[in-house]
Amino acid sequence: MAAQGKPVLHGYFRSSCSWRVRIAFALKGIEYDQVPVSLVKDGGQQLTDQYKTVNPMQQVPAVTIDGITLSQSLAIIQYIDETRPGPRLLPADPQQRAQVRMISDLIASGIQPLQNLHVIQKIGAEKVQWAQHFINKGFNALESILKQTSGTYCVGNEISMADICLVPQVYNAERFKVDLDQYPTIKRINQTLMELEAFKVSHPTCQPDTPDDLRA
Ligand SMILES: N[C@@H](CCC(=O)N[C@@H](CS)C(=O)NCC(=O)O)C(=O)O
Repeated sequence: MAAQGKPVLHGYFRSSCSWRVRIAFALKGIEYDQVPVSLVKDGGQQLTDQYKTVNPMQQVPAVTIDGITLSQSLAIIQYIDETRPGPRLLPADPQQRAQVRMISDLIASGIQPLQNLHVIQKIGAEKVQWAQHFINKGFNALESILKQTSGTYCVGNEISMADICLVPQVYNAERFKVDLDQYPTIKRINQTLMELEAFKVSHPTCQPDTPDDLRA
């Protein structure tokens, strides 16, 4: 299939799910345009009728690519992987591929949704303890899984979608002041990944919509 112009990412600098997609684009060396959707301005621009036509779930990210619009970061990442050259984001080996999906799902279904903005807003005053509880529960499981699956990265020695999910989730954990010293494998892999250009250029502190006071 012929690619049709640059993909457009509807995202938010601080959204961990948007960051996943930015990392995937960077790893693949794909140029893209960004349309910022502020989750806080105007009561949340993701909640407008206009954005609802882009993503009916009223969440970021959404990506317009090859004439279609996709939401759900893991679906977007897998589409990019299946249609673009560059390093594989899912391994060829079926067992390793299943491990990558297991870790990605653990984070994307088992941790991130429980500390997402609209959930946290419903929790109110207890929101930090709530988020810490579910991140710690997920990280306990993840730490023990990574002890089995990891080499340099989450699964063996090649970067994969699991690493793409890990780094933004660690960033969220740090925002909620989770003690990462409890998770030496998670911490080690995150530090290794954060040395890499694709993870640096996609970081929330250097996006087009990053406010000046949060820029690095
Ligand atoms: N499963 C979705 C989750 C998307 C999601 O939760 N996005 C968050 C930001 S990371 C969001 O838009 N939150 C808006 C809200 O909670 O109102 C994905 O992986 O893309």
